[in-house]
Amino acid sequence: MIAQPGPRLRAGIIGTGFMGTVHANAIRMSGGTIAAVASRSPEAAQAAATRFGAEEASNSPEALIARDDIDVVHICTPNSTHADFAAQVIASGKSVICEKPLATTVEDAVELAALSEESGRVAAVPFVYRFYPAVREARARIRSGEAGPLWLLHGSYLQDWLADPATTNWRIDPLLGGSSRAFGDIGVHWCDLTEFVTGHRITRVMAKTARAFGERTARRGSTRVDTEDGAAVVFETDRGALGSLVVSQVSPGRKNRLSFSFDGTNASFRFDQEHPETLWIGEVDSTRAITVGSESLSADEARRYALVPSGHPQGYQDAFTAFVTDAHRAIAGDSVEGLPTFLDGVRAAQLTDAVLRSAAADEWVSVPELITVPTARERQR
Ligand code: SOE
Repeated sequence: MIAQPGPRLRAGIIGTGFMGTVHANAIRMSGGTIAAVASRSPEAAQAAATRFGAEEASNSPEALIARDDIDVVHICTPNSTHADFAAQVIASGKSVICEKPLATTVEDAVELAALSEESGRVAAVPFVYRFYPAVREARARIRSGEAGPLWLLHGSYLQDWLADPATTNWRIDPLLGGSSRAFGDIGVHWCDLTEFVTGHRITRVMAKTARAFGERTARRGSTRVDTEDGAAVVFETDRGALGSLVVSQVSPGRKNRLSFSFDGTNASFRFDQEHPETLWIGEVDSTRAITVGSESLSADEARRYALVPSGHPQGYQDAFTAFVTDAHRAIAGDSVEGLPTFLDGVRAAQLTDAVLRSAAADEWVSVPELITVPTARERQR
């Protein structure tokens, strides 16, 4: 099934790095127009506008947000700036797509979710691993009961881009990246995907964090950095399952290896983001690897994201383009199932906070099952 292009929205991008580039590719491939690009550096904005095929560069993020010819702003800046920019975009009456983490504190994330709910605009967060066809196939099969009751949810998310202690990046600086680095950056992807695919909700965690190196040099100079290179998390869910997650950004040879195995009493479902063209289904008397393609999937929701037949692997940028297309469809008024919103951004902040508190206290920490967002009246008290 060839996906239909999205609505022809006009988008603005704040941020010119790796994620800004991925968002720009996705906006163009979904049929949108990049009206403007902004950065704290006008020079960087101008260079990115050329690279991204944008109509122009804005003089500042604020100038971009103030424009009246933009439907949606994509925020792709360092984590510590997300809350302020997202609040400004919502106040301007536009829809917003804000990179995760939505905010570096639960309080800021809840405030943004409340503002977005009140605005009536679309406010999305790119938990893009939901958008692989193999993931949607697993979700549909698990929800149909094919796995039987899920009792064990386990996996890992391993990278090696911080395997050199001299690597500097704003993510290393807790003032720019937040108080959690590895879990807050990629552990939240794994948790979002697990809850999205299985329907389970994590109710409590027991976590430890760790660093591969005693010292790192943050971009601002030789500051001792004590955010984690990795974490090990044991968790329980609202439906009685046990789970375990290992997160690392210092695992040499693992580039972006998000993997899960969701084990039921009838079948297990395994996915590896570095080989997304295969969904592995294990049963006692047979195991099979489904090659993901438009003709091989059983679930409508999976076929919707399969652009080409089996043997033509889709990848990360395709998943990102599917996310942006769905978000832009929602902005255009379509009903879209499975779009990660600011409420999912709050969930990620809650899980990150629980993991850090558990690691510090060396004890189990509960996670709210439901996300409550105060009304405007409650917030005015
Ligand atoms: C860096 O760890 C990073 O770019 C994350 O920030 C993204 O969310 C993840 O999808 C890929 O790795």
